[in-house]
Parts: sequence; C-alpha cells; structure tokens
Amino acid sequence: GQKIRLSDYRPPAFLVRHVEMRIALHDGHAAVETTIHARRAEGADPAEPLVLDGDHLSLVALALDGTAIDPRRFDAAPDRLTIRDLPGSDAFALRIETRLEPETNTELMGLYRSNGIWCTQCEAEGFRRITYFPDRPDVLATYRVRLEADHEAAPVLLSNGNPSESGDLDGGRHFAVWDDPHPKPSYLFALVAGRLDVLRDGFRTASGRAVDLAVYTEPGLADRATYAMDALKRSMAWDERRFGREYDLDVFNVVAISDFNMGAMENKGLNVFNHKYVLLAPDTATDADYAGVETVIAHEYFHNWTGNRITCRDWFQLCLKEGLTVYRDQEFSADERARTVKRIASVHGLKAQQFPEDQGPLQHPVRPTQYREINNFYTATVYEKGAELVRMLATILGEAGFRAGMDLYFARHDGDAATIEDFLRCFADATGADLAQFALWYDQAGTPELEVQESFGDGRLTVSLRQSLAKGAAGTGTEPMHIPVRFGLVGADGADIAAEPVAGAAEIEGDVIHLVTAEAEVVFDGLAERPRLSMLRDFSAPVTLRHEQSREDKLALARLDPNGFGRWRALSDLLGEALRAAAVAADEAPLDPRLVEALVECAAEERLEPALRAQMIAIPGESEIARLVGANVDPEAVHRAREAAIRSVARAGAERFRAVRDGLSRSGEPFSPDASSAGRRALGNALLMFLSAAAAEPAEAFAAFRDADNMTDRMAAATILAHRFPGSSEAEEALDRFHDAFEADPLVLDKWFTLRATVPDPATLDVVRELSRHPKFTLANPNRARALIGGFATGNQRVFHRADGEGYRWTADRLGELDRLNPQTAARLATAFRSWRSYEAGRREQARAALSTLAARPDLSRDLRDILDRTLS
Ligand code: B3K
Ligand code: ZN
Repeated sequence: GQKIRLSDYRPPAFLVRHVEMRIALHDGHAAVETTIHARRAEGADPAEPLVLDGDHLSLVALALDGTAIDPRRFDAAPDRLTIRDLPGSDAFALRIETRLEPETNTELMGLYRSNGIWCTQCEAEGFRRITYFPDRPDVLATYRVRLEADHEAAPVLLSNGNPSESGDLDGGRHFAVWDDPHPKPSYLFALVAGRLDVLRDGFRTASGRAVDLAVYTEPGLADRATYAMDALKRSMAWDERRFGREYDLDVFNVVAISDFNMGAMENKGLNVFNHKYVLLAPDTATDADYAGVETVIAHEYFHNWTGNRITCRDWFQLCLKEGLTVYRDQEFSADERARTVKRIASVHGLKAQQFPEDQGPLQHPVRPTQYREINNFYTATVYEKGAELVRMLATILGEAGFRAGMDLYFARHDGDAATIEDFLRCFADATGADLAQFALWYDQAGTPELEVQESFGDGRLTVSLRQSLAKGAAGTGTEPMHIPVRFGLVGADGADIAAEPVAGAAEIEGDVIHLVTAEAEVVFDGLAERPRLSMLRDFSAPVTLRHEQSREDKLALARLDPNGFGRWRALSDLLGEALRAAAVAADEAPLDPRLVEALVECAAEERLEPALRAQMIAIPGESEIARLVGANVDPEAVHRAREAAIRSVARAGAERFRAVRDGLSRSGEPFSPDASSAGRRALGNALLMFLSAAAAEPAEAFAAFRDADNMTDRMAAATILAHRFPGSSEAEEALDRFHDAFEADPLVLDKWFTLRATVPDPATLDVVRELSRHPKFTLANPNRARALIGGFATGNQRVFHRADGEGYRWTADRLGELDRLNPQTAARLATAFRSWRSYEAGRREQARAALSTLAARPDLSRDLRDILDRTLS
C-alpha cells in the first residue's frame, strides 16, 4: 500500500463553491447526479488537469457547462476521474452521473442500507463512493440536495442543512430538497431515507433562534429516544454557557440505525448514530449505556463547532477536531454528573486503551505524519490522548487564558480548514504564552515517564522530578516536553498544607509544577511536619508516574488526600503494584491486610458518593494487570493473582459490605438513570460481587438476577453468575432466561453474546465456536461482530490467550471472514492483538503464527493489511 505523508500536503488545485445533487433511490440501485460548481485555485498551474477521487465508481455521464465532454478529454477509472483542458481561471459547472448499488455495500461506507433504511457514512473517504469529487477536508462547499424515493418505502427523506421544497411525484414517488448554507467538506455530507419513527422537541438558542429537534428511529422505537433528546438539549445549552457556541440551522436531526461502523457521525445538521448510542429503556439499557448516550450525543453535537464550522485541513490534523471535541464532551459530563467520578473514568479508559497503544507496535503520535489507511487512525491516541493535550493546555494557561484562546480560535478560524499550528497560535496570541515546547506533545509518540523522588529534613521537602521518553515503534523524537504536574502537600489532618516553594529550577504556579527540562528540583521550606506528597492530581499529564513513595504514605493518601482523584490513585497504585508482583511471582498470596482494610473502609465511607466508592474498590482487570507486568505475561498467573485479591477483600469485608449494600437499597423507588442513583447501583453491584466471592456460592447473585427491575442490576448479577460460577445451574438458568426474554432486542442480545464470550473459563472457546453458528449471529452487523469477537478477544484475557493458541486462531479466522465484508470493523477488531509481544514465549509464538497465517491471505483489505503489517513489524 501507498503511504500518504503530511509533508506531501499541497493545497487543492481546484476549489468547489457549491454542489447540487439529485439522488433518486430505487430498490436495487440509486441514481446520483452531482453538479460541481468549481474553479481553478488562484496561483494553481493552468495546465493541471482536474483529478477527482472515486472508489469503485462507474461513470454514467459527464458534462461540462451543459455539454457532454469529448471522451478524449477525460479518463474515468473506478478510483479516479481525470479531466484535461479545463478553463484557466473561469468558474465551471461539471455534471457527473453515477449509479450505485446500496444493497451490496457491506463495508458500510458511502451509501448503504441498514434494515432497509438508506443511509450514508462519508468520513473519512466515503463520499467518493457516491460520486467523483475532490474528497478532501480542505475543499468546502455549500450543498443543495434533492432526494427522491417511493413514498411507501421512504416517507422520510433527510439530508444536511435546512428543509426546502418537498412534494409528491407520479408513480407513488415523492421528493424533498435540503439546503445547507454552511460551506462544508464532503465528509460531512449525509442522507437518510426510509420508514422511520420520530421524537420531536425544540430548543431556543441564546440569541432567540428556534430550532426544531428530531430523533428518528426504526419503527416502534421512538419512545426509547427521550433520554437522548434530553441530553441533546442539555448539550446545546451547555455549549452556549461554557463556550459561547450557538447552533446555526433551523433544524437538528439525529437518526439511529442498526448497522454502523462506529459510535456516531457528526454530519452537518444530520447526525447519524449507531442505535446503541440513542436507544435506552430501564429494562434494556445499563447505567453505562445511559452515560454513553449522553457522551456521544454531546460529542457529535459539539462537533458542530469543533469539526464542522472549523474543520481539519487534512486528515493528519484529525486530533484538531477529535481531541478537542472529546475534551469538550468530558467537560460536559463532568459538569452534568460528578467531576471526580468522570475524571477517574476517563483516566481509567486512557490507561486501558491509549497506554497499550502508545507502548506497542501500533504506536503513533497524536498528530501522525504518515498513514496507509486513514480509517485506522481514529484511535485512542488521536481521541483520548488528544483530549489530554487540550486539558494540559487548560491547566497550563488557566481557565481564563484557555477560554480566551478558544474564543480567538472560533473567531479567527470560523469557516476554515485548520491545522494544529493554527490552533496553538490562537492560545499563544491570546495569552502571550510560548507554546513551542508544548507542541512537541503532538509530534512525539509514547508515554513519558515521570520519576519523582522526595527527601525531607529540617522542615524542608525536596522533590526531584525527572522526565524521560523511550523511543518506540513510531520512532519519533524524545525531547523533554512541558509537563504540568498538579500536586498537593497533605498534612496529617488530611488538609493541604500551604507551603511556599523556595526558588528552584522548576517553575511553580499555584498548585502546578511546570516541568520543562529533563530534570528539576522543587524545594518547600518551613514545614512543621513531613507532608505526604500527592502528585499528578487529576492526572494533569498523560504520563506514567514513578513516585518513590513508601507504602505508608500511599496508604495515608488513600485515606486522607482531600483530592478525591488522589485517593483513588493511591489505592489503584497499591492494588496495581500488589497484583503485578503476584502475577510475576505466580503466587496467590493474599493482599497486604492494610490495603484490604483501606479498601473496606472506603466502601463504607458514608461521606463519599457511592459512585466514587465503587471506583475506589474496583480490582484492576486482567488486561490492566497484564499491562503492568509488561513482559513475559502469563495470563493464567494474572487470573489467579486477581482472584486471590478478590478473595482477600471479600473475606475481610463481607460483614461491612453486607451492611453497606443493605443500606443502599431503595426498594419501591421507580428507576431513575441520574448519576447518583447510578452510583448507588454501581456500588451495590460491586459489593454483590465481593459477597458472592466470599460466600463462594451463587444463591445471592441469582436472587438479585431474578428480582432485578432494571438492566444494570440484571446485567451485573448475570455477569457474576456467568463469570464466577460458570456451569452452575444458576448461571445456566440466568443465561437462558436472559436470552429468552431479550432475543428479539438486538442491543440486549449483543450483551448476551458478550456475557457468554467473556466467561473466563477454558470451555468458553467451544462456546464462542457455537455462538458463531447461533441463528442470530451475523458478521454483517458490526455491533454483533464486536459483541462476540471483540468481547472474546479484548474481554477474555484468559481464553483469548490460551496456551494452545486456539483463541488466537479462532479470532484470526473470524477476522479473515469479516474482512471480506467489512474491512474497517475487521481492522479495528484486529487491534486486540496489539500487545502480543508482551506475553510469554509460547503464546508469543502462537500469536505470531496466527497473525502470519492471516497476513498471508492474498485478498486482504488495505485496512486489515495495514494493522497486521504494523502489528507484526
Ligand atoms: N467523526 C466520526 C468518526 C468517523 C470515523 C471514520 N472512520 C465520529 C466522531 O468522532 O464523532
Ligand atoms: Zn468525534
């Protein structure tokens, strides 16, 4: 495959001002007529031909300014249309006719059908599967789209922008015209047509614009969209309050469909969603699903400004819109729910997803400099680490400085296709800060290590900091970066000590140390007692912290740190270290009783919100422990170490856990998805897991399953039964009941597939084999494929990594099959292999063999080939 390089960027030779499309949808095909109003860019070579992108297209007709073009003047290949001898500088109108077969489009890129509904996905390069076009994000145009279809098959006809004319046509057909007045890149184009139900509402913007809101669903499901609608209205209000951003069209439409490659898509005025991120009901969705819907609805809405009004110059700048928009959705959730709980969840996600990516063969900088398949760069590094970089900017510049930079960005770049340099310049110009060193974060891949040592004597605390960055797979630079380190000095009474730093090498502003050199020292003087140093509060930088700190100090911070995040981090460090050591030594020693006692006390600490308590007592998952072990991982030892830890906590805490759990129950109260109710359920279910482990029998979990009046509790109990008591009659009965009650509900059936695929028992391999022949299993639906294959490969460490390699082979075979239908989803699932080199030699060989066999297939997609080549390199 060809490599695309950032350094090869050239501005477009032709600019498109306006696009008119007439799209006629029929059963079996779609006729697309596109008129591109374009002109040669100023300064462009007048002899340069017009080269338009295509992907598996066939040209039906081509006309320039109303006249057919002489066939000698153009070449139409499936992937490119080249037209020579175009006017030097005059505007021209190029009419292109193409004919598509949405029914056979299994890649789910371009125009396809999902459960009969016509829909599109164009980011990153799907528009070129609809028509020939300069399909690059720096070509912005207004669009007018006329859709036509059978009234019966598609009473709803939607596209971007505002609705214009509509009406009936002969033969039971009808049409609708949509006008999008905001210039946009082609990747934001969308259409949806079909039989859909709708939930309607409205919003009035701060300046008084009335916006019609609608959430469309498959027939019969609109009543499951009420929470999504509520989240949308809250997002719109929040963006006005927090960033001064108003909505800019008369309508905002959201459509939920079944077959979708990712979570959702921010098409201008017409967001298309995987129905998993819209449809909710207490009986079918967990609290995590509710939180996910809120986040994704907000994220796509926020893209209207960060992504749509200001888009990316090229795909290397993807983090410009994604990192920033994730930061914005995280802040929204923090404001709407509980800030510390949200921050812990984000950091947990970052460590689980982004750290392994940054430390393995798929490593790349937040702004990559080369790619073979752009769809493989919608990664945790671009999204989640990208968001951390924006968060660091906010930490470094302070709230007012950050807001001033954002305001300037919106003012200066509205309507632009911008770069990271443009973005950073706004913050530099607004605040006077020099961000040259900070910019390294975008270009240097890898997780920096931050080493901290402290010494105390004569009322003086000396803190030495050292940063380092190892060269990894990406081979990028390792210069010292600007690391903002938020900290606190915690006194014996649990209050922060206000201590003046003695002038030193590192600059301190308030509670932030600015580490800008490889090494620095900070000294605090006049301390009456030795404080406990709480470092990297709120995870102020995406680094691995190596703090030489005694266990006593960590235990003290776990109890005392006034910063909730600091308490969580102290506990999770202690747990992580104990589990890592046990997994390496392959022993099943019980946990340090003092750590156990700290966990049990946390669970019972009334003044802490239950959601936070649930996070604090969570035992790190097996993949997290494997990451901490780092090399020669034995997944069986990891599993045993984790089980032993659960047993120690369960035994010591049983009595108090019982009391806390009883105290949480609010029987008779109707279900509410709000954050504090969800937090109580999270804590209650975490305790149920420990209680079931202590009792070593399934009765209590089974009763909880049977009596559950919502999906969160049902799912939690079913997971305890299936995972901790596999093969028991209670587990079997729960799984059967679950299946029979929800077989007709695809989103719940997905949960059932995942639940079974993640049972940490060697026999699960036979189960997944059997499940792949289940009548409801299909590779054609990405959610279903992810539920089974992804559930198994990323959610079942013990069986995926079976010593005999069967887990690897089964997964690789499925990926080979899936690749023929849907390369993007196959490539994404293949990243489950990204840490294969950190396993012990036998498994490493098995993984290499399975990957090599898959890679040897001659017909692999560019998407999967790219992932496999990088994973094996
Ligand atoms: N921008 C889309 C992702 C598109 C992925 C293309 N492979 C969703 C989002 O980040 O909001
Ligand atoms: Zn996004």
